[in-house]
Parts: sequence; structure tokens; C-alpha cells
Amino acid sequence: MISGTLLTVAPTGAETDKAQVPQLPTTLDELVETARRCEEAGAGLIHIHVRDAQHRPTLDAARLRDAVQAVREATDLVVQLSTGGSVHDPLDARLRVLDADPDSCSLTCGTTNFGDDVFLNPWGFMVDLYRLAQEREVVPEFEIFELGHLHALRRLIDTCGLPFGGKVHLDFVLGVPGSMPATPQALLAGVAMLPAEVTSWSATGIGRGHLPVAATAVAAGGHLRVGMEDNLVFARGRQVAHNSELVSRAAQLAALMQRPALSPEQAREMLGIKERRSR
Ligand code: KMH
Ligand code: ZN
Repeated sequence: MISGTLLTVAPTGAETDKAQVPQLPTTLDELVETARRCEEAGAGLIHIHVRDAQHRPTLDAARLRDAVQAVREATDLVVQLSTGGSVHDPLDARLRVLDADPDSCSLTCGTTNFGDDVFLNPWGFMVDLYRLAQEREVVPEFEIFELGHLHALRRLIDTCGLPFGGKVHLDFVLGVPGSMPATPQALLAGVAMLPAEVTSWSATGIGRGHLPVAATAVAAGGHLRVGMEDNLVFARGRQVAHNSELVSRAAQLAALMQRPALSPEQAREMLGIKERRSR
């Protein structure tokens, strides 16, 4: 059994404006440089959203494919594409993300309030995405924004069986305005409701809850997601300068708790990832 901590980095997201946060990695070169430095700092998996030439979120097929290939060539990180995109992306475009042949994809387990918007994940879309991931041998990471999403995951496994690779990994995303808060109490309520099939779980807290959620997750046997998709503030009054800072801090926390960062190879084994590297 693997006993360390998977560190996932979510470096970009779809919500932050490059003009306001110039250090946000939005170009392909910046993404690859970020992936390399985060791998050196201890990351095992990268959760990718791509941007267009104007730094706006996009699900452009060529850009997705280029991002997957470039990060796969430059690092050994597990390459996960977001199928959440931005709240404005249509469901059919979100399904086509899998055409870029990622190792893993996010799969959010239900609709949720998302600030002033709604992040739409109806049941039929979840089933279509799950079945497509099974068919393409892509490992889903189930995103849990609400306690009810755990019940929807239960229903998804009952309806469609286990994911490709046989492992069930989920990620709590806490602190989105209008959804579950980024508190230790909320995270532990979720951990108490995990379906029996879950083999590993991670957590991230948006904004202020980032550190309390991380500390709780490591203490409770979970893994960590960090990155500028979720948190732009490193410490009071100090912005994150580079995603690798967040990964380094998470690696220190994990080491202190005697569960050091997993290598990308260990992460691949834990998650049941199919080998797609050509080296
Ligand atoms: N950008 C959010 C609307 C995911 O990557 O799958 C959705 C999101 C979740 O970030
Ligand atoms: Zn995302």
C-alpha cells in the first residue's frame, strides 16, 4: 500500500484574469515551465485548464491536445484535463475534452452554485462523461463540491461500475461561494460519507480556507490539491508568485506529517493510470 501524499497542482483554472494576475500561467510555455517546477517541488498530478491567445478560458481541441502532449513530454506528471471548463462552456464541448487523450479527467458529481453563476453537471452529462472515460481508458477524478455529490457518486458507481483502472479517487473542492465551506468541519463531514469503493481522496480549499483544509486533509489520511486555480494568496498581504511555492509548502506539510509527497510513478500506481508516455 502507498502511504505518502499525492500533491496535485491546479495552476490556472478558468476564473482568474491574467491582466490582474500576470504570474498566472496561461500560455503553453508558461504551463510547461510550471509543470516542470511543480514536479521538482513534489507534485504528482497536474489539473489543466487551457487559455486562448487572449488568455481567456477555452476548450479548443488543438490547444488541449498541445497542452497534454507538451506536459507529457516535459514531465512524468499525471496529466489531468478539466472537463469543468468555465461555467459558460456547453456540455458537448466539455465531453470532447477527452479527445485530447489525457491520463485523467475531472468529473464533477452534480450541479452547484458557483459565485453568481451555476456550474452545470446534470445526471445525464455525468453518465455520458463517465462512460466515455471508461471507453477511452481515462481515469476520472470525481470533484465533490457538496455533500450530495457523494450520494451522486454512489449512484454513478451503482449505475456504471468502477472507473478504468479499478480505483476511485475523488477531490473535495471546498469554499466556492454558494457551495460547501472550506472548513475542517465540512471536510470531515464529507470524509464520513465516502462511498466504500473510494480508494483515495484529496481536498482543496478555495481562498482563505486553503491551509485549514490542507492541514485537515493530511491529518485525516487524504491527499492535497493546491494551486492558483484555488488560491492566489500565499500569506497575509503576499500573492502567490509561482505555483511551485504552493506545492513546496504542501510537500513540507506532508513530510512533517510523515506522509511525504508521492512521486509521479507512485501517483500513477495509486490512481491506476494507463501508460501513455512514449519514452
Ligand atoms: N471552473 C469551474 C467552473 C473542473 O475543473 O472540473 C469548474 C472547475 C472544475 O474548475
Ligand atoms: Zn478546474
